Amino acid sequence: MASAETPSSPIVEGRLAQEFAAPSHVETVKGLMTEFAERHGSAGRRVVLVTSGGTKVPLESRTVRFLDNFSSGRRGATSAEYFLELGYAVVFLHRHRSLYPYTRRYAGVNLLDSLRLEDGTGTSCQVVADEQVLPNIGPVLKRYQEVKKGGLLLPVEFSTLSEYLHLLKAAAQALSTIGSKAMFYLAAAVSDFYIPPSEMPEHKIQSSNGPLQISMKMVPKMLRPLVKDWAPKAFVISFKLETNPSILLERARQALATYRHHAVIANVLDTRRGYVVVVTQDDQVELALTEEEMRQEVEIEERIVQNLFAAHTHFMTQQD
Ligand code: 9Z3
Repeated sequence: MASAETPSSPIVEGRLAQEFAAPSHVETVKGLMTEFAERHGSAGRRVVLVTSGGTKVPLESRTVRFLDNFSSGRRGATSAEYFLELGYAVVFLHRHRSLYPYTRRYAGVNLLDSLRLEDGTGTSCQVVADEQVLPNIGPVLKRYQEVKKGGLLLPVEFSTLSEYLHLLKAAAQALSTIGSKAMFYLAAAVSDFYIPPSEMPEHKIQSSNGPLQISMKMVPKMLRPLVKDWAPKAFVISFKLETNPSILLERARQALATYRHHAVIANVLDTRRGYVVVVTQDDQVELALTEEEMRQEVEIEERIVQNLFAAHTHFMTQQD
């Protein structure tokens, strides 16, 4: 039943159309995502949409200032790699310039510090990668190239909340063409608040007007139409981020009860690299790395993705 807190899909869709400007390339990208899903789906492959990074909410139409959501993109980029290892094709809907699969390992490296010149110093010299600066670069590059050659990774970028919302809807509709083979892994950090166009100043807010007070509206929840209407047969996972651990599981359960999707990965900001809880309708599983595993740089995303792979397999057999 619809309520003020959980609006029905047509209301969400109406607000999306009226209050969030669609990016001009959304139909083109939707076509690419549909072709990607159908190609891999008909080859018997599962397809996952991984969302990653934070959304940006403008405070002015001619934007100088904006509000950002915290996320490095590491969860999404790392998870995308593990999904690829398990045979998924991946649509990677990510914030422009946030971490990216494979290159994420070298994100802190200055390109020019990672290369050496050999055999001369002129324009015809040879450039080689410095393994000290780019550890394990050979195997990582090989895997990246295999993924690229196989057409297994489709990157799609967003920056603003509006772009994210429209591209998410397009992705959901595109992946719905392969039914239960599709998974949604919604790890992006999405703003809950925005300023509608009718209330947004056109020009840069002037500090000469004194202290700034901003009133923001609630962003419509996309999860409801995604689960109910856009991709009703897909396996859908959302993330819940809190800073206060004492409310985390309650909030995760609330989300699951409201949207009736398949799992919520609950995490706390400070401990997210080593501890998450996979919350489902009738269970909750803690995934935790030991201190030794953290030292050895074991990645918790490997455990999350393995857990969801098994759950997705079970889900697909139930749907058939
Ligand atoms: C997450 O909780 C992700 O795990 C993190 C990953 C963003 C914490 P990093 O990118 O961090 O590796 O640095 N994502 C969901 C965050 C979010 O915005 N959730 C909202 C909520 O919890 C909306 S679903 O209410």
